[in-house]
Amino acid sequence: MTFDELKTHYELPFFELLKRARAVHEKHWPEDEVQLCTLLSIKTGGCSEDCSYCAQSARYDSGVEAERLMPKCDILERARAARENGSTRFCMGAAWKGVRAGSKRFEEVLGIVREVSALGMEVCTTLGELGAEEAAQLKEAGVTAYNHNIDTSPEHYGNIVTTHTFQDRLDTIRHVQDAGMSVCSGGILGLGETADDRLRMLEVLSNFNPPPESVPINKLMPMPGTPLAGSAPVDTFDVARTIACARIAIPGAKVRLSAGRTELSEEAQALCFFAGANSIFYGDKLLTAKNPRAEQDLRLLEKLGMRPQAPDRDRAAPEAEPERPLAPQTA
Ligand code: SAM
Ligand code: DTB
Ligand code: SF4
Repeated sequence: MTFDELKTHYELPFFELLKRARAVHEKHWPEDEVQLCTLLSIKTGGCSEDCSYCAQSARYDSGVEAERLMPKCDILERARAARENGSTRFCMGAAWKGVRAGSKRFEEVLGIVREVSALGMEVCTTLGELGAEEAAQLKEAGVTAYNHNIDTSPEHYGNIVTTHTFQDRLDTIRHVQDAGMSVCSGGILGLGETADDRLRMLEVLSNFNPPPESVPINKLMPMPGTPLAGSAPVDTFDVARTIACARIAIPGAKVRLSAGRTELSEEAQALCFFAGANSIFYGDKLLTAKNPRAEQDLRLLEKLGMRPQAPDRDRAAPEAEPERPLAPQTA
């Protein structure tokens, strides 16, 4: 979708935008279902990158201590518990700049993925930058989706991160797609961006070929010690508008109402589901930050007459359209 089309939608009267997003949602996602994903930080803190929103960067005094890679048996225990609790996707995050084929830690991660994959849930990882070889090995080990957010517009990215570029993010996403994994890519609201930045981000995401399989929309959780610690909260209507635009621009994607739900009332979350969100992180903790309690989420879904989504492991990564350029496009 073009920037101008997105902007036309974003600026509609609120209820008109919701009406249009809802129509797209009902066509593509007729079941009242929400995907439940469990997140686990398998390697926390001490990251070399300077993402100014992140508590795990070693550059900021956020109070998050650098830890080592979690032992495989502990990760498997958490994955089994997630499956028991009804999660259909298990997403493992590591605070690394990236991974390198042949390194000890990457071999360890591959071993972990193989065993988690055998549990039958969708397996997602988010480990930072990947080359073609690393992507192929992760796919081979059983990763079904790779999370790598573009986070904001190409124009604003350099104000938020200086240790890697927007193009680096796109390159990794290309490698993920080439290896046949689904792409999970979205962003954060509340980084001091303009509405146009949000729409540029959605423009870039919607022009991926194939489009992302899931799109996390995070609301900044200001982390003490980070440069964005004192940021003003994003208005809930702006969150809902962005979700509605994501639903319209990328109709087949799961749009995940991600970080920041602890600061959204149940009514605000319901508004976001109505606008097109159909996935959440489920469980008391995100990576380092809090998330609503699982029972509270199940109660909310029940109140809304929505059901947890069935596993979708066999759903192939979206296919590329042959006549469009393959590389993720920035313009
Ligand atoms: N290191 C990997 C990377 O950068 O892709 C994976 C982990 S990173 C923490 C994953 C995503 O979490 C970021 O791209 C960002 O969208 C989100 N995130 C991190 N800190 C956040 C915060 N304080 N508030 C909201 N979202 C946040
Ligand atoms: C995503 O878009 N959000 C998740 C996941 N992908 C890896 C991470 C949210 C992190 C929130 C802050 C924290 O827990 O430190
Ligand atoms: Fe590191 Fe990822 Fe945090 Fe950036 S967002 S500092 S790459 S863990």
